[in-house]
Amino acid sequence: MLKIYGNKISFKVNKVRFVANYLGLENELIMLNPMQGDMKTEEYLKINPVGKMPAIIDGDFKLSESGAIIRYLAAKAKSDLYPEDIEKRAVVDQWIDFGTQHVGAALIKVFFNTVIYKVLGADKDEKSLAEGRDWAVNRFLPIVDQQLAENEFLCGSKISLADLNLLAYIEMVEPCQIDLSAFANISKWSNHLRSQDFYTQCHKNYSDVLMAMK
Ligand SMILES: N[C@@H](CCC(=O)N[C@@H](CS)C(=O)NCC(=O)O)C(=O)O
Repeated sequence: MLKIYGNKISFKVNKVRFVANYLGLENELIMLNPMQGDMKTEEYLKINPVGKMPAIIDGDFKLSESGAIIRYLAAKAKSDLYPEDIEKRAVVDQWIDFGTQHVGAALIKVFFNTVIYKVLGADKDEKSLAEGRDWAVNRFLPIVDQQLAENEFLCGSKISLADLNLLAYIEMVEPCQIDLSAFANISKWSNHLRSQDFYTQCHKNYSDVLMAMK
């Protein structure tokens, strides 16, 4: 069975869980608690020397980096989530990278300075919070909303890895107190995806997971 190392709060872990579930892969979440140093143990560092989550073990094969993992799982399953046609695949890669490096990176700044800093007892960085919010709300979410006004899914009429990747980051919007109703197409797309089995097999909604953590 596919082993996924991480925890339920991490959006990078959740994107891997979404993809594994979508592909119908039997998988087990091996829970890691960063507060207890679970990612710095000798045993875990043999799986991921960087000491971060997620990582997977699939048979004898170990892999880390969430983007590499989702691509590996979909390619291995020869799934349409990651088309073989080189141009279609490149467009999926484009939207995966946009989702991670722009939308995700902006939302992480807001999420850290709204939720995580309290858990870690860290200082709130108001500049980073404002910058992340500005990038998310004024630069990157409008682009996603426009794309979804013209297409049912990020890369056209078919769901792809890019949707499952982005959904994991969009889950931060609610705890970040960003009003998604201003982005009607993202809301519709997100509600549609969140009603599907791959999602409900992970959680009913992300806010419940955060509440459980508190
Ligand atoms: N580029 C990596 C980033 C992994 C990452 O930053 N994971 C976070 C959780 S979302 C983590 O392990 N943080 C704990 C730490 O850095 O000690 C990926 O996409 O997998």
